[in-house]
Amino acid sequence: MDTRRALLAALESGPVSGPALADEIGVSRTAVRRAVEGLREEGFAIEATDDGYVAPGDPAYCAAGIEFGLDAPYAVEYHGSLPSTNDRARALAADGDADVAVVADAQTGGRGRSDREWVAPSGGVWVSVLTSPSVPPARAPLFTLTAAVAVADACREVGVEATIKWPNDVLVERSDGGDGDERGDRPGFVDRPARGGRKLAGILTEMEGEADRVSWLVVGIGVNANLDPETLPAGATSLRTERGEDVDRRRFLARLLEAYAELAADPDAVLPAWRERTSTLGRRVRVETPGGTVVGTAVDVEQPGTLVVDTGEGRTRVHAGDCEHLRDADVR
Ligand code: BT5
Repeated sequence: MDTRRALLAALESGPVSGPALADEIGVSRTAVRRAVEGLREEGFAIEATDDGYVAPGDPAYCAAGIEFGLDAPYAVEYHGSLPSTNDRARALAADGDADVAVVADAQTGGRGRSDREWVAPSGGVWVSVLTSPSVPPARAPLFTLTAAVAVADACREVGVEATIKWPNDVLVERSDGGDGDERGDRPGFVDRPARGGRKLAGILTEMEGEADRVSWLVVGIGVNANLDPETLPAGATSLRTERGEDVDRRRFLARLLEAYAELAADPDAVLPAWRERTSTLGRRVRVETPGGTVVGTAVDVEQPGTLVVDTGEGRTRVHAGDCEHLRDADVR
């Protein structure tokens, strides 16, 4: 373990004496002092007291702040602004890195699926988790569903009743059954109505693989956290809007990463957990797929994340596509 990580770990259980830590991990006292300075520069405001170094009571949203107390196997890389955390994670993958969570306060070139724009101003939770799981590439879609479950749970823990829309959206359902677009059209943004709910979060999974094994997998997660609707596309919502107050992004992201890591390690648990949290199953849906439009009732989800739609003429299995929840009046 490097000095920075050893220091962060030691700070979890109370004050740390610099010389004692230096002896314990076998580095110089200067190395410990440098690690303290480095963490402070990152924004993790370590205090020096008579008992030794003490962690800040309310750590900032920064790499060390997120890593502090994190029970998930990722190093955190934090940026104030990036074009896209997915692009940064892909660059790390090309260098052979893995098990990194790339976080940015803002993204200037955030991406959705099919090169759509993802609006990502300062105040959201924008993160890409880079791993190298020992699974065949065909299993990759399951990680999107895994992330959706983790996002829904993290949102519910802060009091927002989020549900999952197949495959990659996390929504807040509207009680009045409206389509979430009453704030009017916004040129450039409104390419898909958020019918059946307001979009709180989206997931973009990218990977590279050989025939039998994924080389790298990047799961990009965007959650509209402390943002106002005016800064988001029509049909979107945020944790701030739903709760009426801000979330602690540091805690929220830590819970999200922990939930994701835990479920990713237990693939058999993903589909049952997903079924419990989705608003797609049992609904009339229209799915735009590469092979055409499928309309019917969504009846199940199967490995590795395939949606089963009952079209009235049989069951169709959809592997990828854009899904819209329909109201009965929409079904033609
Ligand atoms: C997604 O695509 O929902 C995937 C979004 C993934 C974003 C994360 S943030 C961290 C990481 N780095 C990245 O660059 N990306 C990932 P899709 O299903 O294609 O939905 C895209 C559509 O959602 C857009 O065309 C807009 O209509 C809408 N949209 C854009 N920004 C939004 C926002 N902040 N909140 C809600 N909806 C949004």
